[in-house]
Amino acid sequence: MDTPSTFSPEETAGFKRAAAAHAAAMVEPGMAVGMGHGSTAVAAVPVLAERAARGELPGTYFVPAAHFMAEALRRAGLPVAGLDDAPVLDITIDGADEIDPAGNCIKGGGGALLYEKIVGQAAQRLVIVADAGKLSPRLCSRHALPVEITPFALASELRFLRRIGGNPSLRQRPDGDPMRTERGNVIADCAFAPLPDPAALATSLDARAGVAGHGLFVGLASCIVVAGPDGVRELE
Ligand code: ABF
Repeated sequence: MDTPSTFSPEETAGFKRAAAAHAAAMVEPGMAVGMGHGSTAVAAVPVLAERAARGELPGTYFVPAAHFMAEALRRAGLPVAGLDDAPVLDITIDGADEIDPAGNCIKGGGGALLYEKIVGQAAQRLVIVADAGKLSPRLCSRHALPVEITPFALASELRFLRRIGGNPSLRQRPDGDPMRTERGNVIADCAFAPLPDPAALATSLDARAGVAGHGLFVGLASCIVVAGPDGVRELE
């Protein structure tokens, strides 16, 4: 699912690298660092590896939210741990699919939304890294909202999502089967109209037992690092 952007793929890739490098510079020696998912967060890995190789990050270790990120960290020679080893993270670096002016985000385009939210909430500072193409006046203007559903509850949660205007479609694998998350759940991508009140929607999704997670990150980001044609900005 691609977010429409006014920037070329090459420009966007450069912005992602710039935002990731900026966030990687926030990591300090001895920190426990949560690492999310997606190409922007992964772009921080080589920068962190270079810093570690220069001896700048003694005692720093990394808690990945997804298998893909764990592999990237291991390949780069960075120390990886689980959340049980570090229940309080100093900082988490993660990407986003869409960001509103208040810093609320839609995440989960990569399917790791629940674990991303867990490492985000476990951190004293959640730093979101993004290219300027992710900025939007209202969430759901440019990206559907991923909702993770326990398969047992699938029919009833799809009915609920339709009733509240979510227009859900089940995310599929290339072979046509429903895509499964790392915990065996399925994802409904919900094409809501642009959201007037993301917090209210988050509350109603949180109240559903069959909803294992959703991609609305309301008030969770401490800092949004956005890179665009004018350089890198921090939105606090
Ligand atoms: C993760 O990666 C997800 O929550 C989000 O869906 C995605 C962003 O991807 P990218 O950085 O590749 O644009 O952070």
